[in-house]
Amino acid sequence: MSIRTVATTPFNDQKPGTSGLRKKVSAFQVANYLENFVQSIFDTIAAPAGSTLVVGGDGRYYNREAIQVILKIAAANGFGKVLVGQGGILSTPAASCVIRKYQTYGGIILSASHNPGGPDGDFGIKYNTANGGPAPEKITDAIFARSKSLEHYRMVDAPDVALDQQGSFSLGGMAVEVIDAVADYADLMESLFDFTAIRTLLSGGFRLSFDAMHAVTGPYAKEIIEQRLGAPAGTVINGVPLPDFGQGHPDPNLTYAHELVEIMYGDHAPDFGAASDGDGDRNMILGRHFFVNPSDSLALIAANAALTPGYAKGLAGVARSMPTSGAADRVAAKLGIPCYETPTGWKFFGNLMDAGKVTLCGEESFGTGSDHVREKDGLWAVLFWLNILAKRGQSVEDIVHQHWAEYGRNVYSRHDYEGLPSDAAEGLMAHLKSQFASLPGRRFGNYQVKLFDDFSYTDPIDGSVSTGQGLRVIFEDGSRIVFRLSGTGTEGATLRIYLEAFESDAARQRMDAQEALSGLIAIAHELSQLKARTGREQPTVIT
Ligand code: VG1
Ligand code: CO
Repeated sequence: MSIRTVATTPFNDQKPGTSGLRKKVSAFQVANYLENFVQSIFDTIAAPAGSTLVVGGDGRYYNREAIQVILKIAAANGFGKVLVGQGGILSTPAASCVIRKYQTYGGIILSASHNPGGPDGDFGIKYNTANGGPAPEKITDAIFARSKSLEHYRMVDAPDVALDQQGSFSLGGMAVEVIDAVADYADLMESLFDFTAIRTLLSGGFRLSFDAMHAVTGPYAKEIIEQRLGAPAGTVINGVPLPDFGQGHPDPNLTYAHELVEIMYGDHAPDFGAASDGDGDRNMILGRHFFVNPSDSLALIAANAALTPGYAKGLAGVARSMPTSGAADRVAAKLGIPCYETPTGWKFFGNLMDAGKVTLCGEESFGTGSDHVREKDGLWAVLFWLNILAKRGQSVEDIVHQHWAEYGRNVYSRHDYEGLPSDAAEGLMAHLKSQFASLPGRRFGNYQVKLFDDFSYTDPIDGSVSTGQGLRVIFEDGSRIVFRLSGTGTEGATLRIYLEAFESDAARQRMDAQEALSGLIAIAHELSQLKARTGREQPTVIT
């Protein structure tokens, strides 16, 4: 085997964001860009010689090329074996499942998740540790530090490995095992949910539509929903993963999953609709003519967990990201279990799950999951809902309304302003921060500001501190406005404004969220000088 040590110059922009390093494909195609980052990962994690790694991605443009590079660098860095999903494909939750099941040292996931793909789209890479979860900040910070001083990377000279057939291959002395990308994950799902009850539901006239958005979950959804659960062929739409996601934006929300939305809001709509994102970790849940807010979905899943075999024994606790609504907190309080509030990003849930403190986790950004893996998991959430529906025999809408009637409704919405000039977005945040001292106590109509801060988090397990995680304006009545800049975009800045108000009055709970939140929306615009600073008044995406 011949190992080449290649001289390189460091890049100064390889700082992982909310979920790994995400850049335009063209940035990753710059000579040595990917190689440098991969070598920085391996230098940082210092895996013992002979360790096993998992590698897979969401199938987007550049996935295959990147995997060949990673395999050759892994072989030159002493790994003994790499498990690769067939065709280079592994959804993010499936990668987490495989890392855990085969107890590997870690894994590399290639994805820019919900960002568009194709030659002009985005690409991404992230490292997951042995627990199957995204590397915590202390590791991503160390990878970034290493990337800024890297002078060499190591790579074997060897032909590419054929990834389309399962089997074992040798690459410069390292074993490459091409594994079934779907089976391990599908088995895990079958162990958690009542497939018999769901099969009975589906054979009794209940209809559903699952939109894989031309992204990674197509093969998983076909195997699980159409094969194992017996839904008719065609239940999974856009089910063939394409390198450019059919030129779509694989983000399962009301704006980008419009094909599904038209089906679910059309005549003869199915009983249940769902979609997932580029890498399969997000989910959107719809009933007939009805949208389930992801924050409510987390709360509902927690409240109904006892209906599923995998969670019938009870929940240790739940966790939600700070901007996620407090709906889950109410369920946790009733169940008498703790509810943790973490910064945005799944990496903050890992320690809590490893320590056995929480079973379920969720984010308002269409992410829900549990300790079955260490990533959020789109299909898992869909199956959880199907299990609940099979057991309760009610419509999605009735289940949500009944939940609000019991717990009250945390009326919630997120407004995204995408593609803002970075300096305008930073100026807006700085303007908000200049009001830290003056805002508390101020009154806006019915709302009086109780607290205004920049959220920081101390991990209860390892004591690590994460600062600057979002500006929170909390009012005396518990309503909130949160301002954050996205950490996953690749162009300009995205401002997210999160709005939440509690409604205990059953007569008012069914109000349209935008209407119910209009007062808070106006305050958010005023406090941030949104129009003057960005020229925008209407969000790009409302969820
Ligand atoms: C967004 C979401 C966050 C999520 C992250 C990764 O981050 O808000 O909740 O964890 O994406 O999801 P940001 O920094 O853009 O707000 V995924 O499906 O892109 O891996
Ligand atoms: Co994703």
